[in-house]
Amino acid sequence: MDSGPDVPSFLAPDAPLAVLTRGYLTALLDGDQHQASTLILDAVATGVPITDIYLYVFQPAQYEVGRLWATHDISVAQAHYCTAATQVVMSKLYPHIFAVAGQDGTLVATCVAGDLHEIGNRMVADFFEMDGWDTHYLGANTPVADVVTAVIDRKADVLAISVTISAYLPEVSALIKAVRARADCSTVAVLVGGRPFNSTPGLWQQVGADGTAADAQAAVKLANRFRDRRPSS
Ligand code: B12
Repeated sequence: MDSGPDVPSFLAPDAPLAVLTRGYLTALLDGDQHQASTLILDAVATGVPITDIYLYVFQPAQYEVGRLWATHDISVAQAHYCTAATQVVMSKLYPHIFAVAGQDGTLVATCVAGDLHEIGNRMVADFFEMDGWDTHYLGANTPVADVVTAVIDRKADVLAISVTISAYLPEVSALIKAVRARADCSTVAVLVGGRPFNSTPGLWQQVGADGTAADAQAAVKLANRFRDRRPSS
C-alpha cells in the first residue's frame, strides 16, 4: 500500500543521495526539467554511479510523485510531467549505459498487455545492460505472441516480466504459460517483478515464474545466478 494520506514520504532525509533527490523532484515539480537534468548530469560528471542515480533518485522520486498524486497534493498534469521528464533525463544517460558490449547473456524485458507502467522494467533492462548483458526492452503493453517471438528470435537467457497494476496479473500467468509451452523457450529463465510481487511474498511462484527480485540491482544478481548455473552448450 503506498497511497493515501497516511503514507509517509519516500524521500527519507537520511537516504543515500537525499539532497540530490529532493532537489531533483523540487525542480520537476517547479516545471524546470532543465534544472533537474543539470543536477543529474553534474552528479554523474562528479562520479556518482548511474546505478545510484536510478535507485536513489529516479525510483524514490517516482514513488513520491505517486504518493503526492494520490493525496491530491499535485495535479495529474504535474505527475505526468515528472514522469515524462525523468524518461528524458534517463535517455541522456544512455551514452554511458550502452558503452558496455553485451556478451554476458541476453535479456528480453517487457511489461504485460494493458499495463502502462514502463519505467521500472526500463530500469531493470538498463541495469542488465550496464552489467554487460545484451538487452531487448519491449516497453509497455506488449502482446503475448510478440513477446514469445522476441524470446525465440533473440535466444534470450532471461525474460523479465513487469507488472504494476494487480488487475494485470492474469496477463503475467498467460505470458509465462505461453513461453513454457514452447520447446524452443525451454532454457529461458522467467523473472517477474513490480509492485504486486514486492508486496506479496510467494506470488511469483503462483504465476509460474522462476524468481523475483525487489529492484533492478537484485534482478541482475538473481539473473547472473541463473545464467551461471546453466550447463554450457
Ligand atoms: C508514472 C505512473 C503512471 C504513468 C506510467 C507512465 C510510464 N510511462 O511508465 C501513467 C500515468 C500511465 C499511470 C497510469 C495509471 N496508474 Co500509475 N503510477 C505511476 C507512478 C507515479 C510511478 C511508477 C514508476 O515509474 N515507478 C518507478 C519504478 C522505478 O519503480 P517500480 O515500477 O516499482 O520498479 C522497480 C521494482 O518494482 C522492480 N521491478 C519492476 N519491474 C520488474 C521486473 C522484474 C522482472 C524484476 C525482477 C523487478 C522489477 O525493479 C524496478 C527498478 O528498481 C506510480 C507510483 C509508484 N509507487 O510506483 C503510480 C501507481 C503505480 N499508479 C497507480 C494507478 C492507480 C494508476 C492508474 C490505474 C490511474 C488511473 N486511474 O488511470 C493508471 C493505470 C494505467 C495502466 N493501465 O497501467 C497506483 C497503483 C495503486 C495500486 N494499488 O495498484 C500508483 C501506486 C499511484 C498511487 N500512489 O496510488 N501511472
